[in-house]
Amino acid sequence: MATQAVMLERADIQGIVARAYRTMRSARFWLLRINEGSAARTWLAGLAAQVTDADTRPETTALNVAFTHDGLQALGLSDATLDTFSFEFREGMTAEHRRHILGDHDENAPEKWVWGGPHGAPVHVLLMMYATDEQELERFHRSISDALPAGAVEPVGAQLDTHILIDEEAQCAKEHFGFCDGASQPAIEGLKEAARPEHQVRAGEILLGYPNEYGRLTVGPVVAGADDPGDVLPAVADGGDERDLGRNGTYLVFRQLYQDVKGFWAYLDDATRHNGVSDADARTLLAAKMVGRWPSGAPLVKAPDHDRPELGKDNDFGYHHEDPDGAACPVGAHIRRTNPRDSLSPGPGTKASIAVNRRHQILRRGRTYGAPLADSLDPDDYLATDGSGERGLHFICLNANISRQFEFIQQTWVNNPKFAGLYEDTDPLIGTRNPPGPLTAGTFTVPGEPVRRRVTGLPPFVEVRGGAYFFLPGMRALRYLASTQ
Ligand code: N7H
Repeated sequence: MATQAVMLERADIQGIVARAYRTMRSARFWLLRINEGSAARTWLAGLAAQVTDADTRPETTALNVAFTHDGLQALGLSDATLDTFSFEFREGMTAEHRRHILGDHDENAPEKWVWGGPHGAPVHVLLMMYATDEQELERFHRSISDALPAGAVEPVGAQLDTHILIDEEAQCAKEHFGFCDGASQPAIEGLKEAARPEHQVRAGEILLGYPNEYGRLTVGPVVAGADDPGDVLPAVADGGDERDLGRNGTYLVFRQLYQDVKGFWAYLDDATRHNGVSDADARTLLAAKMVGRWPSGAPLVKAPDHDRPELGKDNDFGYHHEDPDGAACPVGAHIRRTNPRDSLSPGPGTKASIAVNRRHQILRRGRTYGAPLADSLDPDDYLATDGSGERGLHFICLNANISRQFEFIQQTWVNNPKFAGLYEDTDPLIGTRNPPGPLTAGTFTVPGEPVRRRVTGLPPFVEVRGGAYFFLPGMRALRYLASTQ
């Protein structure tokens, strides 16, 4: 397990790294465009004072802020500085090569996105606003909106509202298919200690400027010493003349993912009918097999046959020793693909396997959006509706290396039909059904004795509506971005 040797500079880290602001039930994401750099910097200097850091436990509202590459350019960063950001961040989510990695084609093509696509208005700034309730959020948003310099910084499209789905009985926030979300997160060295080595990551996996799982410093963007005359930024760790713009910051991936809730449950209902009659228990079991957890959050590895709500928050399990063949939790299930824990080569079940897995972790900070298809979150009620309406997940994750973490998960695990010995199965919930090249997808395999079961013809249940790669700066870097360069 990683040691707790690293001291994090919490006051220099934005709060969203340390907490999901779960007590703030209302949240809104606001995309902005910068038309005039100098006025934008003055505005940002005022805003920076309101941004919540990781040392502060906010009471009623919280604010965090991130920038696209175009946004940093519009703020006036020099080309020399911009070139020091990671390649994937500079290219952006919709570059030809990156769409291929992410599987963003056909119905997910960026040309069809509501925001962030090549034909839409450029996105420069992401404001993430949180509050204890809707009234407080409105008031907070209005105060931020009133301070925008008219014409110099303006909103891009509509604000991205969220709608939290609290299940009081399960005591969790659910996503729209009806499952508790948020049970499993990596614990960052210096912030939290995990109960199992699978979940502990070096700080440099999530924060720039700290040692990572390779034992090396995660290098971030820098500025020339001469470009920081006010000494706002810390010196780079290697003792050179440059200043560290990345330290205590990270990269933030945002994907607006629409969920076809009725399509999901209608598919499951059809696949589990007995003599033409719906079987609610079999339907929920198949859904749970696809997720890897029951609606309460209970992991299938520990509750293979029926939901056990008392295990809803349980994250204390691996796969190799407990369930090597996927008899309980199918190897292609969403949580087993997106975090295979101890089942990777080399040496499944060993420290070496876990060490590989720790290089592909993300910290998830998304929020659901749109009203639920039925308030009860009951599949029978979902199926009785016409399924219309816009709802899904504003998927947000933090990682220090977009290509090794988020993109790797998406390409090598989620959208790979040959994942872990399967051959035409992508992630049953979020995977593409039309992988590029000769491979096919659309099957979900449920291992079993004496025969496994394969359900086929899975339609897509999730569609990308927008997205972008952002840089989430540390607090000093934020003040630097606001200073006159
Ligand atoms: Fe996933 N879902 O409803 O089933 N996810 N996810 N996800 N996801 C998880 O463990 C969901 C998406 C991960 O450590 C749970 O917190 C939905 C993307 C990872 O065991 C549930 C969408 C990516 C984990 C869902 C969606 C990931 C995880 C179980 C989109 C990355 C932790 C609750 C609409 C590319 C796995 C929990 C672990 C868990 C759902 C998207 C990744 C219920 C609906 C795009 C790493």
